[in-house]
Amino acid sequence: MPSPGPTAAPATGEVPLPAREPAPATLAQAAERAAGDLLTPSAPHRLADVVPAPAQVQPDPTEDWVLPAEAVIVVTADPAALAVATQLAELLRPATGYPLPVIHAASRPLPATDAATPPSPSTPPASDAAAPERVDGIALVLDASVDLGAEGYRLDIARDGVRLTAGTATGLFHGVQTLRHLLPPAIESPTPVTARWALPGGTITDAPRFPYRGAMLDVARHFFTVEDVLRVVDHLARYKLNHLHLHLTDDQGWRIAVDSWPRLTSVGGATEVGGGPGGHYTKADYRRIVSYAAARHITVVPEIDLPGHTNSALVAYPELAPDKTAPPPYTGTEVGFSYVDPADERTYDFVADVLGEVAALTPGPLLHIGGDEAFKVNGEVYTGFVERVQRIVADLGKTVVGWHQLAPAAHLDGRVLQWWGTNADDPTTAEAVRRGARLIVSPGNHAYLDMKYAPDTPIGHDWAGLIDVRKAYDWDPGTHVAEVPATAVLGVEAPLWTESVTSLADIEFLLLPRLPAIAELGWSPRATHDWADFRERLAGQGPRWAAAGITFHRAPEVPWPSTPTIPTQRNTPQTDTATP
Ligand code: TNX
Repeated sequence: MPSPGPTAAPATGEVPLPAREPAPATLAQAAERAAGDLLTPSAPHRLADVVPAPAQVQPDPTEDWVLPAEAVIVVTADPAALAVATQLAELLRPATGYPLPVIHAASRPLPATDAATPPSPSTPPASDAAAPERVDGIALVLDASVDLGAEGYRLDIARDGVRLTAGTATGLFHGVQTLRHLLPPAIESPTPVTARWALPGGTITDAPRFPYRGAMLDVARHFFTVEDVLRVVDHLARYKLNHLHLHLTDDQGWRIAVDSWPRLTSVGGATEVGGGPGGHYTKADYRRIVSYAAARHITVVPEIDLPGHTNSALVAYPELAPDKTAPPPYTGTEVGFSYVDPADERTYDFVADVLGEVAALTPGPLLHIGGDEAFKVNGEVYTGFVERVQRIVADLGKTVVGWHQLAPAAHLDGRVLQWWGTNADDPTTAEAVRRGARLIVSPGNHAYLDMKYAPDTPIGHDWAGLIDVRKAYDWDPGTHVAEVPATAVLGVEAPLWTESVTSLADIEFLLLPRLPAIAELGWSPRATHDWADFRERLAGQGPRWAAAGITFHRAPEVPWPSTPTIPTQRNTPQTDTATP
């Protein structure tokens, strides 16, 4: 029986109690409701509220759908598709608390009451050709005959459920990220939330503009644990990025185990900027990163920076140094002073051994050889060195990538240059592209995530200028570098150098919200480019990061949803947990 409110006259005829302030439990419930409205709004999102913007969106509000507690996830019989379906279930279960069994299409129909006991994922399919019928749930359809490209997908949301179709498991995976964005932000909660899990009706047909969409993490200036790197991989996956470039070696530390040159890590790995203990990845660590990324359809691109940025290697092996003397370990932030001896054959043995071992650990096709800021190796000595190293990479069956300083070296089939300049006009790079090089664009003044947002934001540099969210968003990778046609642009990458970055919270603060801006430039058709629209969609990501416990910068140019109004007895100071 409901209890009477505090002012209701009791039936006994006693004098009514004066109105009191609400009990703490009532306040807590009200606060939860108010926060809940923000995180789980009762109306579904707009179908277009996705980052990066999808290629085609056809909303149909008459087809809105609410995920029921007994929903099932049905998937075509294919191990890679099944893996994506399982990832979807794992994404949705914590917040919804629903069982969301994953079942093979061929094992349909399932009585609704069986939903709580998921069949084993190894349930054999009755027929490989079987496609999921409409289910009261989510169907993932892998269909090699659909024309959506290597990464595209189609998402149909209707009153009778969701159907996600793609020609590849990668397409399904990207479609799952879109589905995730369309659910209320509370879907990111690690614990169950009572909510109406509404999805907007309609159809999204989507595929990327560029095949290469990446971010770089410098684990050399400061070392980051495997767990930190895996979390960065999660951030990439959320925004449909498909390459993680790891800057594994630099003056301040060597981070990848090389069996044939063990002192690289035991000596060269024991330092970092500022004098901390450094660290390195064992081969097992590195394999773990590679396979975690692969499961999220992300390819790891390892970088061994040569011939400069090699002080840590010279400390470990003085025979590689031009004067055959070990330099002191370096923990500062200057660049351009160190190099391996290009005149000594032993250097090429070293390069072949290191690249050989790294290539053997790396299933992806790309091997990055750095090449930047080798200020003391000039002219023909530099190009001669690069040309030999390019051939070593090709002989390992890999495609060479290097910073755009590689441009004057001879062309080699397939080679990729990474543009990091700030003036976008470099005849040498344009000429290398005319000779056949493809370009990854990472303009220092737009895509460098180690640049500060504003003069007063903590962490970062400003040598390439300040990069607020709009500056990160308002440029076009397809036309950015003079005389380089969009057809030669492989894609875009946002590098995060870590001279000033010492923790995962620092990484996230610099990544978010600029990484989604770069991701959108790489994924979305240029016709969707619109700052006013982007900042609104980006704002919708804030409550998701908050719900997931992810640090981000509350950039003032983004209209983040206001903190819910919670009826409190006293004014509680607002703490901004989003900035470190
Ligand atoms: C330039 S960009 C570098 C890095 C620094 C970075 C700092 C590039 C290829 N080289 O060595 O860490 O600036 O922003």
